[in-house]
Amino acid sequence: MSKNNIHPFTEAARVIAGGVNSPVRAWKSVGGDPLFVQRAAGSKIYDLDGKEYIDYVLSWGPMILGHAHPDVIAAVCDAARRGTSFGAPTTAETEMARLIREAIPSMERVRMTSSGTEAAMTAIRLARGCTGRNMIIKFDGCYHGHADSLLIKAGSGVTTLGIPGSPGIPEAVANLTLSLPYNDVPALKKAVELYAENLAAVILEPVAGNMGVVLPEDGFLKALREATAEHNILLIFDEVITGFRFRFGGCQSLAGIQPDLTCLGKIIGGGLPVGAVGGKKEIMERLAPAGDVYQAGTLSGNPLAMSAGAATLSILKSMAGAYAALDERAGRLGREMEKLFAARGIPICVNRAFSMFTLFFQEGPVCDLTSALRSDTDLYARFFHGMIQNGVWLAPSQFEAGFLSFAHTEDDMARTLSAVEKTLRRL
Ligand code: KE4
Repeated sequence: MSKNNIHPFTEAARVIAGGVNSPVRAWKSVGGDPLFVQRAAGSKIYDLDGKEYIDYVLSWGPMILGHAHPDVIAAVCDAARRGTSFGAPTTAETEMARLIREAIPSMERVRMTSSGTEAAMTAIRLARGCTGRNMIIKFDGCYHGHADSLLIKAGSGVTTLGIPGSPGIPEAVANLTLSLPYNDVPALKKAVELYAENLAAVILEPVAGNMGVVLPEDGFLKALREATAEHNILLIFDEVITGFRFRFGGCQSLAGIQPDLTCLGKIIGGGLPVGAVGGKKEIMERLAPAGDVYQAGTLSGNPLAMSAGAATLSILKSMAGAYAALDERAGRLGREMEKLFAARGIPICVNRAFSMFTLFFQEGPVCDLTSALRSDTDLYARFFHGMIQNGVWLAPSQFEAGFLSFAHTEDDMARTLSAVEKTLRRL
């Protein structure tokens, strides 16, 4: 794989900070030099030597149709021939916003961005602008992109104010964010009681993917909605991962909860840079130019991203009934994996929400970040590398989600289970 015997990662590190353009790609938590990708198609991804892997990362979620779907590629090529960016409105953006609103009615107005980070950052600024309050609540283990207010770790006590999750974030900013344990309703109620009049918003992943997959326990989302509504605190669902992942729409309709704002990303861009924030008309119309809350982006609503996204959403809409089969297949894969681990006496806790899943290397249950962190990350790392050897590409971190696509076949599943069996034999 190495050109003139120098690993591409070594070459990359000579010109790219850390050798990658996003940290998780460096495989730091599983060790070893990351594989570089040459191309991908359907459920497969190929390294620089042309070795094929069954891909369960799917670019961290966007590629639900599988890589290089011909209709998506055709839409992007067609759009590109007409120009790649204009800095002026296009009807493609209107079409995208209409598709989103039709699928997620709570998003009465939409604003496109170029990343999920921008969408979440905009949602927080909107909430603060609309309420005139500065504090926000997030949950440990949930990730909403790398805006200062959201890269915050929990304070020492459950309701002590946040601490910077990274150097470069001022204490003053961190102190405006409270990070609570996911699924902890008493902590939520106590925090709202303590800080209600200063709270602009509560933001969360309605099904968490960024500590590994962690599902909301019965009553958690409902308690969130009730507590926020009671104190005029905006509820923000970060559906960057879950939007269009479980069904043609948001996780919110399955949960029967209507947030005030929703963030989207990933799938709605079909693999091109995208994000979106949307919600109640009276909130969204506070955004410039209609309102006074500023937000902007040179490439927001970029015609190529809109073409890839609209093609993806149109295909998903046409096959909305197929989500059930995808869910069934993911369930079967999870159960078969559990059997293989049990046969080897290796503890595993499979958390799954439809076609997103995490194999936690522990007995479980895993219901929040504290319990997720009990996983045996060394064993996960060895399993990860064994699976790579056996042609299966899983998330290079115990604390990420894996994804199934509509392109994964029964043969892929059989080959995956065979790879698990072979890997466990040598674990
Ligand atoms: P982006 O800025 O990466 O487009 O979106 C940030 C974001 C926001 N909200 C949720 C729920 C997210 O999962 C993400 C980004 N997800 C990570 C993987 N878990 C992206 C991968 C990476 O950082 O390279």
